[in-house]
Amino acid sequence: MHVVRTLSDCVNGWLCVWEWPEYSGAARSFRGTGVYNLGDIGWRDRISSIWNRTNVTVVTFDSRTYPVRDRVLYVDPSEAYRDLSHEPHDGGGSWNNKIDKIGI
Ligand SMILES: [Ca+2]
Repeated sequence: MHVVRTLSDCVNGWLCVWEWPEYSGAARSFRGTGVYNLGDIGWRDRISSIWNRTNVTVVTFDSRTYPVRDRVLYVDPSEAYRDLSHEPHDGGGSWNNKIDKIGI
C-alpha cells in the first residue's frame, strides 16, 4: 500500500480514496487488478472523495442484500470525485460513505 496523505501524494497508476471531501482526512490507495473489500481494512462506508489515477475504469460497489442488486459507481481513468455527497445514489441519498468494495 502506497501512503497517501494529500492530493499530491496520489501518484500516477494508483486509485486513491479519502475519508473526507476535498481529498482530505485519512487516505488509502490501491493498484493492480482485483476486488478490494474495504471492510478488510476498516474502510467500509467511509469514503468521501476519490481520484482514479490508474489507466482503467474502476468500479465501486455499495453492497446490497439479495434480491436488491449491488449499486455501482464507475470512476473513469483520471476522473475524480471531490465530494461524493454530490453524487446521487440509486437507492436514495448520495454516494458519500457508501462504498464497500472497489474493483480495479
Ligand atoms: Ca455501503
